[in-house]
Amino acid sequence: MSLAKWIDFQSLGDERGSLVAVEIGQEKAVPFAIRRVYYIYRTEPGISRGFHAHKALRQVAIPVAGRCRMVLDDGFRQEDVWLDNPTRGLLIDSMMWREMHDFSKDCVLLVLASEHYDEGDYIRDYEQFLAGVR
Ligand code: T46
Repeated sequence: MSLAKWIDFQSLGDERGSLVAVEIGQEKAVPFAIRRVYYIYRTEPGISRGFHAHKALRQVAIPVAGRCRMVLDDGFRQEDVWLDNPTRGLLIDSMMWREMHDFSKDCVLLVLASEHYDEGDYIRDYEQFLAGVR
């Protein structure tokens, strides 16, 4: 089974352009109450980000512009996915190591998070992460 769980949003486009509405509590929508929103943008060429897991946090990442490559790792296997569709969000569960690479210059990655920011929820050491999942 794939590590990547996608949420497909409906594109409500018309002749003026496109619009996506993100709702919680609906079927095929974000499966948690959103407590925080942040976005990553203007990542310089060649820069990678992430390199951590979260103990409890769940997130949905939506590339509202451009693209980047996400590496997901559950401690047993790794999977590479491209985030390049603004109508598709990637659900990143807790205890999933993630890395982000190959950001396009125009990439804006919108992230919906289930909890407020808490540095204590991060596992930034890969060996510690493995010890937690194996
Ligand atoms: C994740 C990936 C996808 C805050 O003060 N509040 C926040 O809500 C966030 C997300 C970050 N920060 C601070 C912490 C650092 O000093 O902003 C700085 C950059 O954060 P970080 O180095 O953790 O960024 P990334 O891109 O490596 O990771 C981020 C999220 O932190 C993380 O939860 O899953 O994006």
